[in-house]
Amino acid sequence: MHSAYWYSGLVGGGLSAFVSLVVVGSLIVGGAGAGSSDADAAPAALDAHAGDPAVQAIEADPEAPPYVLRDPTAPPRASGELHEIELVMTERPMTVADGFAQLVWTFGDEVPGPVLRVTVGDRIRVTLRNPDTNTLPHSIDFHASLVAWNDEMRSIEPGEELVYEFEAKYAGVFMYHCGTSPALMHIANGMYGMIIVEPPGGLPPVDHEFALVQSEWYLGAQGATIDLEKAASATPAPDLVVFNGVANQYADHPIEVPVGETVRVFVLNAGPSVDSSFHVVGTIFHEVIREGIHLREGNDGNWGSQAVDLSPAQGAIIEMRFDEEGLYPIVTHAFNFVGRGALGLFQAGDGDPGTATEPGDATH
Ligand SMILES: [Cu+2]
Repeated sequence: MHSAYWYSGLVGGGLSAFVSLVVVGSLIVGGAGAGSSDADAAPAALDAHAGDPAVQAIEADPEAPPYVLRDPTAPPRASGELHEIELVMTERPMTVADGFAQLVWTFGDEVPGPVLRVTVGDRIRVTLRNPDTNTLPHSIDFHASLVAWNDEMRSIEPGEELVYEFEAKYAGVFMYHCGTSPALMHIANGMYGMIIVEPPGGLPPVDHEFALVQSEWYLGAQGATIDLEKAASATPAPDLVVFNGVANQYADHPIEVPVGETVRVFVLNAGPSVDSSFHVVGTIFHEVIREGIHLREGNDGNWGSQAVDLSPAQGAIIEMRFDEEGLYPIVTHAFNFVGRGALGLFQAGDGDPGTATEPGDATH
């Protein structure tokens, strides 16, 4: 399959050899469905800090459970004007890449936390619970809110709860996260998520909607929390950069879309520290709303967008179409991270360009 060679070029290079193996391996054995439990493809160790004697390489654990695939489908916009949401914060093990498990902290028992989706003018009443089985205080900071930091965003101890209520006054793709000190640790250990606030009346309907949160893992020892010292470096070198919490999950399990239909992706860069240049190989974004700035399809000049720059805690709504059958890699175009887990695939049609009906397609 010629695309395997093409693929190794996409993610290749010495720093990313292990991910090349994972991706190329999964393509060779058939793409979707291969991957997460494929022990042969698991890396031996992560080398983001190779050469730094102060940083111990984390060895892969062949016994690590397979990761749990996160459904990338965006939820529908919540109906009604008052949304009562319970968010339970948990501390639990999670496999973040093949062979690598960490003790993560979560909102709603998942990393990223659940995608919330409301409309400008709605009230959101979140009951935040810190179960007494947890070991640490936690908190929440909704970037979609206008509230005092020392009130709603205060930390609560295990066994406590608080109500965080706000009106969603501005539209956007906003981050929420734990702000308990050190906030870097709590974010880097999994406590972040996306809240979409649509403008009054909602966004125009499209054919397919997905939500992707980019974030970094600075791996600690197997089964332990992330390594705060690594995360706190002034030149952060994440072991993994991922979409929706798990390295390469949508390369192992491509996101299937029909040819020619409009795909909307809500994208958030949760960081905590590295910029994203969100790009989908083989397409051009015809509609982008990034931090309130709107590129519209059909504009004078027919301007398009190739990559959307998102610093930590920035979000965007991005629309695209896939003109030909085949595979369209999802990356951050900061390419040193593509080999560290920041890789997914849209599969348009059956993914095989050989079946394309347009003249010339099969030669690509
Ligand atoms: Cu926390």
